[in-house]
Amino acid sequence: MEKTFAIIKPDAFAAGNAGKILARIYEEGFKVIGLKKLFLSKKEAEGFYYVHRERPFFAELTDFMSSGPCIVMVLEAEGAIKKWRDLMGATDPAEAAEGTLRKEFGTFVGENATHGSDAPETATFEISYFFSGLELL
Ligand code: 3AN
Repeated sequence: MEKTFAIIKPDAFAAGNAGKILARIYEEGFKVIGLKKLFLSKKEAEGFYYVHRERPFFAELTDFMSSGPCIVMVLEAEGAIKKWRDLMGATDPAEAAEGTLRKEFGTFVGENATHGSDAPETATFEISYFFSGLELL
């Protein structure tokens, strides 16, 4: 079993889509190992997206991620990292396939409803950024 880290981002939370996204997560066979609602500070968002600090959209991205509450989760499944990225769809909702979460709930590349780790090392960092071992029992 593999674990991945996922976020229901502030746009999807504010639009009232968190319940629908969670329903999809369960329907697709993920186990929800950890889950909490957070309202990230700008500094916390910057720490999370540190790898993107040189990208031109870093300020926009961290402003958005600290603009309202979100839900952070640890999901478990066979091949969870790829499985969750497949369910999310392409980064840009305009390019995301039918039936994916970003197609259904995303607005544009900067506000795309969900986040998912892109590799095992990233998942390890991202899970430990938000959850202690005790929260994942
Ligand atoms: P993904 O989340 O699909 O792995 P990345 O790693 O390319 O995508 O980008 C990280 C986050 O930065 C994305 N979730 C997206 O919200 C945001 N982002 C990517 N490209 C842009 C852009 N051109 N303008 C604004 N935000 C962007």
